[in-house]
Amino acid sequence: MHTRALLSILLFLPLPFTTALTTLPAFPGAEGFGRNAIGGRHGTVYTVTNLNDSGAGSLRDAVSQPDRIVVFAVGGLIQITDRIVVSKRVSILGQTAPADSGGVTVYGNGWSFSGADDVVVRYIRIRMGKSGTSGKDAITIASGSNMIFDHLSVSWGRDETFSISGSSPSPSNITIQNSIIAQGLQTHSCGGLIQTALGSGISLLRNLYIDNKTRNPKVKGTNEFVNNVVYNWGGGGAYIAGDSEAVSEVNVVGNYFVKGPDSSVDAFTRGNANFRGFVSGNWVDGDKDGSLNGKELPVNNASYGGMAVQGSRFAYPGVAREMSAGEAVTYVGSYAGASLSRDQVDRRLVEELKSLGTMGELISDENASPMAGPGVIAQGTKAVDSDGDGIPDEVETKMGWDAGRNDAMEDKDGNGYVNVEDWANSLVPGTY
Ligand SMILES: *[C@@H]1O[C@H](CO)[C@@H](O)[C@H](O)[C@H]1NC(C)=O
Ligand SMILES: *[C@@H]1O[C@H](CO)[C@@H](O)[C@H](O)[C@H]1NC(C)=O
Ligand SMILES: *[C@@H]1O[C@H](CO)[C@@H](O)[C@H](O)[C@H]1NC(C)=O
Ligand SMILES: CC(=O)N[C@H]1CO[C@H](CO)[C@@H](O)[C@@H]1O
Repeated sequence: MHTRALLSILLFLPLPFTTALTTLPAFPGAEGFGRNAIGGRHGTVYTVTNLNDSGAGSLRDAVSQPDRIVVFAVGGLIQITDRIVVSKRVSILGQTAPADSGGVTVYGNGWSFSGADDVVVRYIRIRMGKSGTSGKDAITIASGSNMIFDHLSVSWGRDETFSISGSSPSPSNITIQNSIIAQGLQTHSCGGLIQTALGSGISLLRNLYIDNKTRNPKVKGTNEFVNNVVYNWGGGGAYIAGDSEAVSEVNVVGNYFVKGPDSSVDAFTRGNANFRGFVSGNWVDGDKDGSLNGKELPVNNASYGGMAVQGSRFAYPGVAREMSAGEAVTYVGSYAGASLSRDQVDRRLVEELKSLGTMGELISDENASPMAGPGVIAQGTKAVDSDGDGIPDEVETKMGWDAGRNDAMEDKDGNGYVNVEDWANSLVPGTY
């Protein structure tokens, strides 16, 4: 159809229909406030071809310019010295690393997505570590909107591990889903601040917060916390309810809090009358006895750390299939993080979760036992890509695309995703 004809039809359509046309999920299974991020869909493909910290073909170079879909011709450990700063409208699709690789781990410092509007990041491990910049997070988002982080494994922050916090203006429309947020390094050891202004929505869905002393997470603003598992929080607390004079409005639904060796304090702390929470189906297993045998928290202000419990749910995006807290433990144990291939770190973390109370520790040095650093990640075999468009020839032939011409950014099947996105989406589950 000609663009002008299409436009004239659109002009006469009722509003909800035109909205539907412009709100393609970032990928099948994208949920929450950040679900409509477009990433680099209107830009070009950049293929990461080496594990160098910088220069042509490196990940740092890939994310340094806006409007890119970043795919990986190699997997492995990318050791970085300086922090990585991501530009606007970038998609980082870690699942495109060769199938016989161990996926992609970035180790040595943290990342900033501040101001990086419209990013999509999937299936990658971001491990900061003690040589990273003092006082910085593994992931920082101080501003920006429309971002989605899916199946990330994030660990070893020196300040926070995954932090979304800022006020001028506040970060908004952001989702972290199906991810592991682990082991903020001592002495700070924080899962993360998730602090926005009221009206700037953040969704935290089906994540595992594990082995952080405190802030698992600490929440302010507009937030939904659904089907997460928090394991082995330390003395600072698990879900910290704002502790703020400003108003927060949150849904906290279907989460499981499982105490581990470092857990002493209650799952919810530091709420007050300004922190309005709709709460439902949250369970706590506090006996550290190796089996999942907790109890559902009674719905009252006191059980929820003094927050003001609300009678009705806030109208936030939510999830397509809400699980019980018990189902969330099973799901997160099997699929959270860069689960296409779990590295030694994630295997250890999930083993701790599955010990249901007996294993787990807060750490100050990722190279010491038991973590023993990020390990060795297989690079895999580079696929043949004759036209250099980022999509292997074998895939192009199978999908009916042209292996002799750069057609990665075309949308051959007209489903709204460009070819390179269709390929990336086909490599991982689109539902859960
Ligand atoms: C990547 O780093 C290696 C080792 O330092 C170097 O030999 C190579 O030229 C670099 N590649 C590029 C594209 O800069
Ligand atoms: C956030 O998303 C809502 C709903 O789609 C939209 O109205 C609002 O403009 C978005 N905010 C920003 C800063 O993009
Ligand atoms: C919960 O807190 C809210 C706001 O402070 C208050 O209106 C309500 O009465 C409290 N409910 C209970 C059961 O204490
Ligand atoms: C504040 C707090 O809870 N600190 C503790 C965190 O966990 C480590 C290791 O278990 C303890 O040494 C800290 O005292």
